[in-house]
Amino acid sequence: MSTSKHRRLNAWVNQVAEMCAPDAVCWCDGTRDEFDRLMGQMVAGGMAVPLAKRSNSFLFRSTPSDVARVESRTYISTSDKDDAGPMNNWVDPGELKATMNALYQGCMRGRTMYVIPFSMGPIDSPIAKIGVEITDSPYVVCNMHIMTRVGAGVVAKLGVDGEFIPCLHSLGAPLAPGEKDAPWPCAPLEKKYISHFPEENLIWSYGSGYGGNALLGKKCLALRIASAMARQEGWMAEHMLILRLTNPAGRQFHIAAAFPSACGKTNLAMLTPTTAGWKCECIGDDIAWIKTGPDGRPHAINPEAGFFGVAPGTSSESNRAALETLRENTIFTNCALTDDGDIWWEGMGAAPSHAIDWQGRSWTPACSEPAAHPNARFTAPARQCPVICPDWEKPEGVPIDVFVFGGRRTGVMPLVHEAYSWDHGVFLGATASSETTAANIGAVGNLRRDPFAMTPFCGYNMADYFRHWFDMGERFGKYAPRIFYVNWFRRSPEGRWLWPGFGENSRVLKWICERSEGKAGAVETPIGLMPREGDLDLTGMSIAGKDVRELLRVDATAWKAELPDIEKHFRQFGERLPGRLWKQLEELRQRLG
Ligand code: SAT
Ligand code: MN
Repeated sequence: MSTSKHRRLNAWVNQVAEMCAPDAVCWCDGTRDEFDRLMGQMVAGGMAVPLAKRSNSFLFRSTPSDVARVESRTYISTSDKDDAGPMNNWVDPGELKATMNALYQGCMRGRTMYVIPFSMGPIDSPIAKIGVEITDSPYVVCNMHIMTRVGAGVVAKLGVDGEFIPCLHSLGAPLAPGEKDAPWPCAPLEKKYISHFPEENLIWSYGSGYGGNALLGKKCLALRIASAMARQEGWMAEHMLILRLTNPAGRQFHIAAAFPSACGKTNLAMLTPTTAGWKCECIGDDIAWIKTGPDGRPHAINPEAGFFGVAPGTSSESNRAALETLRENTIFTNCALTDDGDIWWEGMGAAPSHAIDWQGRSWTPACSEPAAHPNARFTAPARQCPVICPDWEKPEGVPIDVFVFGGRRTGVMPLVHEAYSWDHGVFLGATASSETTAANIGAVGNLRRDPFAMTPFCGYNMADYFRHWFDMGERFGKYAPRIFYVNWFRRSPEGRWLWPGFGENSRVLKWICERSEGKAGAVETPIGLMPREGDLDLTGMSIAGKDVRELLRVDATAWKAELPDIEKHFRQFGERLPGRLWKQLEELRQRLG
């Protein structure tokens, strides 16, 4: 029965139920009872494994074809193709809807259809937005409980005519009468569609049950649709972590940092500083919604309520706070199961002598394949994080002092550099590059331009997004955050990591914060402002001087060799690319000599 008195919502739910033909419709209330009931059903059905070692925690194993986002099947569907731009897949809305309507016919047969009213952002925040996801996956419901705010408060805020973003999701795996369900139902790749209609703030997803393809509040709403809304409404939806650093004198700095998926955002957001007297607190690990506050400064909220983090590599050395967050009430997907009823993954610590791998097969350390999938994930409530910032749910958000961009680059890109100006900073974001990771289905390790870490997440033409950044710079005026670019992933010619990363990244952040207060020194280089050797606090760190010099080296020849690729990247946008970016490229060319 509907608990909502919202006519448009009820009408949409009825219409979807008619089309998808589920056996039952269930309105979700976000309660612990609901979570327990759905998990109980999934355990009984063999889809979830309760973990003896972690209270209220469960392991799921997906099917090997459904292990990550599918950028190749993700669409921005606008009436004019140019409004989606050259970095998005596009199909005409009429055509895409016809295709998907045919797929949706009867697609929930034999299943329950769940209606999930959720808020992205604290319900009382002026920056928050409401979505309603319809799904036939109880796994999605339980994940949405953790990742968003679900329930009565949202329904109350919606009232009888409140705005909401409809998000329709189906696994695309109807059941015939009496047919036994698969452990991880989904549709084959060529039937998967992750579709966005930004002109009507609508999301239609079909055929995948994994992560960003299925938890529609995250990438689909909070980034693709929200980025398009933000441009219209004069704010920003960014693929950024948010953290607070407090220096020994008690001064707070808020940093928003954009890195592609699986490049260490969660680890940076929860960092344990090695710089004496500095403290780090996490506000968010993936998405920032940024609006000008009444004081004129940019304020950011984390629209999410949980972390959907990459599991492999997470250890008490790399991210102790994350491990503590996962102690209970956590959903694990595609991790290995140990014989004593716990989870394990590569890079967690000593390998168990025996385990069940992510595909349900017996595994020992002698096996050639990893026990956990490289894109195995945990879904955990943010409030469980021991370094969560006490202000993380403040409705007005936190004031941002600094933007940081980055990616994975084994060469060329130094440890850190600072933009000369807002325009130069937008240029750094627009030309950001990174090697691809397992967070998307496709080749891993390929270098690509990933502007602002938004390549897979920008809901409109990226050239217009660049222009929006210039506009926001003007809107922020004297409060425009300083802009930096970092690279933790540079290697020596022999292939050794030059920088230890993790907690030691606080040394770079310290320099960044001190630059923002006009304290730390820097030297002008062709690519931007950089610390001289003495400007970085390396006290107590064992790193060879030659490695530091290599990390901070600007190789003009290698940089000149990048220019044609940047030019090619810019050219794909044609006339739509802001001239201010061409000007920046020209100035870089001249500084490189
Ligand atoms: O699967 S998600 O898109 O949510 C994770 C990621 O790629 O960041
Ligand atoms: Mn992400």
